[in-house]
Amino acid sequence: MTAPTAEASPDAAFPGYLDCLAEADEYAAIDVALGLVDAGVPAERVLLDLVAPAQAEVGERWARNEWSVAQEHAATHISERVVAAIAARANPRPTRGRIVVACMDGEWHALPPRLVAEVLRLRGWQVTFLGASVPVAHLVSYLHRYDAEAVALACALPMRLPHAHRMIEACRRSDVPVMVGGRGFGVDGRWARRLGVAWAPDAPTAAELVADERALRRVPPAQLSHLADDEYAGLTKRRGELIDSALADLRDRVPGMRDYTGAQMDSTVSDLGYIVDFLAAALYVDDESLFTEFVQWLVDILTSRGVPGAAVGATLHHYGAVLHDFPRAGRFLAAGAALIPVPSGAGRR
Ligand code: B12
Repeated sequence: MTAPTAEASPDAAFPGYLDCLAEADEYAAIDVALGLVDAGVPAERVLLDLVAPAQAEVGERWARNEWSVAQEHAATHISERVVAAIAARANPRPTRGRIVVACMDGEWHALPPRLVAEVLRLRGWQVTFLGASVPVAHLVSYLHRYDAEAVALACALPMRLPHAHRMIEACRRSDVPVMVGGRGFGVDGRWARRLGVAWAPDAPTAAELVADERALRRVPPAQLSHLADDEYAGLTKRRGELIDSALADLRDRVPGMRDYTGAQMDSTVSDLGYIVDFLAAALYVDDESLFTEFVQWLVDILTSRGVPGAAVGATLHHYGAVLHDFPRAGRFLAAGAALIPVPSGAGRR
């Protein structure tokens, strides 16, 4: 391997690379990335120290409403092309067993596990990357058909954790060791521990873990005895009713909703659904912080788009009133509502 030249580093290339994403200049982005590889920077470092942090910055710009969804999509598409170009340039041949990498059903964040898949490939594994949103039955029959040493499941959104758990259990019934990762399991993997599954914070750790079958299998069991209170099951059964009643409540309180465009209405309904889904996931893993982190994120997103955080607070109070016989949900909703800034001159309800 060539030693990298002093100026060839992902850090130094980062601002220029981000400009390429901002300008949707895929040819220049590929030149920057392959330039680093050709200058002796290991392909793994280019993937993890250039492409990955650039994608995180894309997410921040979208969250601050500085970039539109279209700009984010264009940037992500370029990152995918860059990953493909780096993979083609490195082109390692497998010397180890097969690892299947897949996104949970309903999970469209395929690029993070793709980065993990490429790092595993660079380290000699034969990787089958199944991509976004793989239905559980199809994943299981695939695992039966091909002799996988392990399956790596990705989840970027904590609201998908109950589903992730079902998928993990299904893979285990096929006796294939499971490893999970992605920001959906919490920055420190605490929700993976709750579900009783091996977790890796990043691609290099994933590569070490996947080589250690005993570590993959030797995980403490799931801690989900709180599910006996049926709050999670009760909440998910009432999802539609809750969203309808929150929408009716909003219509009463916000007369301006009459003039909402179809798109504004759609995003309001999906935000009301996200609140229920994140609350359900928090109940599933019995962790208030899952819900409060989400509320903080939602308030920031809406505020940067000119929607006052108080709108979220009122909906949390509404859900709290409807779910008066759900004590855990009531606590989580109250903790979320306590984060919401009270508009000046108004008292909290
Ligand atoms: C691109 C993108 C999308 C694209 C994904 C396309 C694709 N091909 O991947 C699309 C447009 C589909 C999308 C949709 C949505 N997105 Co999005 N998305 C992103 C974005 C900007 C980048 C994702 C990425 O590539 N990250 C880079 C990698 C490297 O991430 P990483 O987590 O650091 O990965 C490392 C580790 O976590 C770990 N790891 C990751 N996966 C795995 C898997 C395994 C098995 C292992 C072992 C390890 C591991 O290793 C990686 C490398 O070391 C992120 C921002 C971000 N910070 O990630 C938002 C982000 C994840 N999205 C977000 C949201 C809200 C959404 C939507 C709900 C938006 C909407 N209203 O529709 C939808 C949900 C879609 C769905 N149901 O899945 C939020 C989530 C916030 C939250 N509270 O959870 C984020 C954080 C944006 C933000 N700043 O608010 N998104």
